[in-house]
Amino acid sequence: MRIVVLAGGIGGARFLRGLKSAVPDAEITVIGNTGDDIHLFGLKVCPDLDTVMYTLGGGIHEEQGWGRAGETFAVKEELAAYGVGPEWFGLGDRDFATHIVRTQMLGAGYPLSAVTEALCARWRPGVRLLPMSDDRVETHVMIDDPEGGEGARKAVHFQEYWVRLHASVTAHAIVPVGAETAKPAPGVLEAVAAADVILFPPSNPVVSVGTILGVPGIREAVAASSAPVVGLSPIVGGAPVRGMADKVLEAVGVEATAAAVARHYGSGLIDGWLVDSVDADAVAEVEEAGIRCRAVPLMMTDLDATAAMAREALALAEEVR
Ligand code: GDP
Ligand code: FO1
Ligand code: CA
Repeated sequence: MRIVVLAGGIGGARFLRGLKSAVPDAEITVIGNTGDDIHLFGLKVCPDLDTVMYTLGGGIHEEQGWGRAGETFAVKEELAAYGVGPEWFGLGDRDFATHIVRTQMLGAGYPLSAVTEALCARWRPGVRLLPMSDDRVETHVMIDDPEGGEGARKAVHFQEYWVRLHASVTAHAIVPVGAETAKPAPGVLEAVAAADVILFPPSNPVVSVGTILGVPGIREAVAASSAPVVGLSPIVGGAPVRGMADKVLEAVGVEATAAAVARHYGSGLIDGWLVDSVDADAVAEVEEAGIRCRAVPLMMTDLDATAAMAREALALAEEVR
């Protein structure tokens, strides 16, 4: 079975671990979000690709969900001693090596997709990990600019909004800079076209899955696919399980409920949607929107629970096929 998954960072990575365990023989292609990517200290950092790679490859800091296990911060401390920031983004020593190798290869002319494949040769994530695009796409967030006078706004990088500001200020708009002219990375459209099933894991619908779908051609390919498309809600009981997805949903005018996220994707894109058991009330509303819906446990508390979610998603895919 060929499965394509459109994944962000932590939610996507943890789901993929369950999916691999549920269907060990499946050929899984992951289309990873690169809108979170940021250039720091002259290095290219790809948080979502790395979170998937480290999680599936056994190098992740389990409790934190991002970054490396057993990390140290000597380089960060030395940079701080020089007064070189940003101090709000915690790059560890082990993680730095990944960004150095990536940046070196990009500088030598390799596209991000080839670089990602090279990094994965070490981590062996057991999936084919493709960036959504080899072209630079950077999510920016429009926020108020207190220094700019009445009604002034400014754009900040997504990581500044998310990590430094903890999404505590109003996001007026989410802007995927560069998306209009970005092309899907080699293999992305081919994988979607050849897929037997397409899954949206419980990833951020706006700044993870939404950004991937915003690369011209990807949304169209998913919508045109004859394979069933099934998503799992990252919103449980009217709130994100983790993080601040409610803030970016508000920015695009979508309520933070499992049903509203399903309607946001729409029946033109997804055929099936899983909501958590606590949201069983949402099933009727989602089905009225023309999307087959089931309520099942959706908390990725351990590998077994996550594998069960993956099996439910594949069962729903069979139902709507
Ligand atoms: P990020 O890039 O690290 O923010 O990760 P993703 O975009 O892949 O996923 C983030 C989303 O995963 C958040 O909106 C969370 O609500 C969701 N999430 C995290 N853990 C769980 C879980 O156990 N169950 C469900 N249903 N969603 C989860
Ligand atoms: N998230 C944080 O909340 N604080 C950090 O200092 C931080 C550093 C970091 C470094 C490398 C990396 O791959 C991820 C990192 N993250 C950090 C997580 C990540 O930037 C965000 O959670 C996601 O991009 C949001 O989707
Ligand atoms: Ca992310």
